[in-house]
Amino acid sequence: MRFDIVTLFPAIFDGYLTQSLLHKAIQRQLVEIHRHDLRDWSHDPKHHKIDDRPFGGGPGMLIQAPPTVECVEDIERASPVPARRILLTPQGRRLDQPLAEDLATSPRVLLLCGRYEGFDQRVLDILQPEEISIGDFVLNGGEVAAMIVVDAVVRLLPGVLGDELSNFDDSFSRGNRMLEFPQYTRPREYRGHRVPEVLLEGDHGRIAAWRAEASLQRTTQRRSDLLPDQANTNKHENSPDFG
Ligand code: 6GU
Repeated sequence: MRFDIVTLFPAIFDGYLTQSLLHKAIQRQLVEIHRHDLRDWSHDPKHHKIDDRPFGGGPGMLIQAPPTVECVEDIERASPVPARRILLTPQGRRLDQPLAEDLATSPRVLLLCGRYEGFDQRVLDILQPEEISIGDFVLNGGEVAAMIVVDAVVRLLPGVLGDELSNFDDSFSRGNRMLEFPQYTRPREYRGHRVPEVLLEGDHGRIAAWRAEASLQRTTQRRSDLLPDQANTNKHENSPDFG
């Protein structure tokens, strides 16, 4: 899989891409991550400016359409594989595990990271990217959000995790849309806190039942919105006046 990341701050990604799981996945050629400095497409030869003040007034600066559109077109020409274009913005569809799983099936994803007050609307009109948000809060730019997208997707690619099944039981994953059950390792007792007896007895049927129950209980307490029946209840609660 190939990622192309368009950003004004390519160096933000340095540490992240050279450590741990991501570094290994890149070295093993399971994923390619290409960063592109949007300033290289600036029409301003002196200062490499790519932003300007909004027509009509208002605070902040906008990233201009011409360098952004031309940057994306040039990057896409660099490989014949068509790219899924994604713009990171708090106005987008919220990232969740099904979306990460869907992205992991794409051979090529292009991530556009915004800064300042965002992009000139014509970037969206011309490039028609999918818009993705990582949650209901505001970041200083799309870079951290792009890293989160890459992180969530790369660990789903075949061969990236040691054990092919090890992401199947994770919270929100295909095998389990609920929260994970608690896990324990040695010692069996620490400061008076004992490992639940059932996990020490080796009865795999009882262990599976205990884990399913613990997972359900935790999900009920913390995230009842994830429970299958609860989804319908919530829809009701959210629109009581619309019958
Ligand atoms: Cl994708 N970008 C920015 N700037 N803020 C965000 C976000 C993205 N997702 C949540 N907040």
